[in-house]
Amino acid sequence: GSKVRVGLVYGGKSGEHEVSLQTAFAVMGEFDYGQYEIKPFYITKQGEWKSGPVLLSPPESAEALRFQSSENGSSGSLAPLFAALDNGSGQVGHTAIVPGGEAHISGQTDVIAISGDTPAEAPIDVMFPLLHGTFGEDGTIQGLFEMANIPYVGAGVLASAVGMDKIMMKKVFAQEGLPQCVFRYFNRTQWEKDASFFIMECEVSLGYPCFVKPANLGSSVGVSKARNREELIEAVNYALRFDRKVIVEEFVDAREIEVSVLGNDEPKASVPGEIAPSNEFYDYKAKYIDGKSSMIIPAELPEGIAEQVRELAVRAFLAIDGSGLSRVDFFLRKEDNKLFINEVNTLPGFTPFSMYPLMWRESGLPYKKLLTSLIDLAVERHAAKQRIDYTGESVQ
Ligand code: G1L
Repeated sequence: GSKVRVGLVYGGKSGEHEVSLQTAFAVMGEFDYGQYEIKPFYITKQGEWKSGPVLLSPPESAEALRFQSSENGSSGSLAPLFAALDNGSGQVGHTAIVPGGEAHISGQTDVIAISGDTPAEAPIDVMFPLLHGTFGEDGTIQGLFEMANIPYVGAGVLASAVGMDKIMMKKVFAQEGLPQCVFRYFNRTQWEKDASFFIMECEVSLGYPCFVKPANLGSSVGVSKARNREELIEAVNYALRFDRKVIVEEFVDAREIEVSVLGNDEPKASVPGEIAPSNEFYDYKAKYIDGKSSMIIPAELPEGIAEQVRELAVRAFLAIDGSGLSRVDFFLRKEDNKLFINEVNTLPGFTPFSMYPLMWRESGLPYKKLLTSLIDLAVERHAAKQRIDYTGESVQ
């Protein structure tokens, strides 16, 4: 057959290791195995890559995806990845040498018979990284796939890196003229040399309460609310345990509105959803409870706000040079219904019960179709990049 072979990467060194594993299990359960086959790559908490046998149907359990028995035996950290990317031509990459010249293997996964040099396994057509934190979200794994010249799902190196850093993201938003809350930022050295200057800056431009966060996105680790100077100092020192850069934001009394964006150069936005305290709303059509909050999809919004949210979300996606997908989060200020962009998340929660897929479902795009779109977008983006001349040799 000629199924598309998807390399699914999950686990990883970060605190979201288990979330990633559970998400990979859910994704593997939803793939259309008539069209795709999955090559699993598990990254242990120690950072070791383990690849499992190709899946032609959904796995039994999430536990089975850890490959405890180490069936692949290889312990060199990236060896299983390189082995799978190696197509037998003796070079890592996405091009195979066949009799009569070079063949590009994209969208077809049959093992190409090469006289005297047959690969053990068909190469991967597209990588699907489901990873968070250092290695996985900050553009490092995306860089690895770029160097291997293999298509991959989701944001590229630049958007991943910008999406990882709240300060960089806010600078990009500011340049794009996107409305956002007032903020201040500094690094550890600046704080240690002159804390009183930054305290004064925060008090003058933000006031209390304010929110103190490590610059690197990923989770709510290291985030705290400061109601006075003493708490601000404590909050900054706490945030500096998790990153060398800190951002302080004004408090906005607001509703939390989110929207899913999907696409490459012409991205589309879903219907917006709302994250609300779980007991507040009870009479909406589509409401999903997750933990202490509930997801209301579509969000019930004042006249014209849904359109504004969707337009701002697409602009934010393009501003960070997004590709594939992003969840864009907003604050809708209660007093005057003014929108503020909070952040773009290039690695949103991605189980079938997460906000991102649910907002698409309510927009008419079910989970299985979302997976197909993401794979198609990865291949499209890769193909578009093949048109770029990186050498400059054709310039006269
Ligand atoms: F590959 C995608 F589609 F771009 C992608 C990658 C990662 C979508 C969503 C995620 N999400 C995550 O990795 C996670 C941080 C929620 C852990 Cl599963």
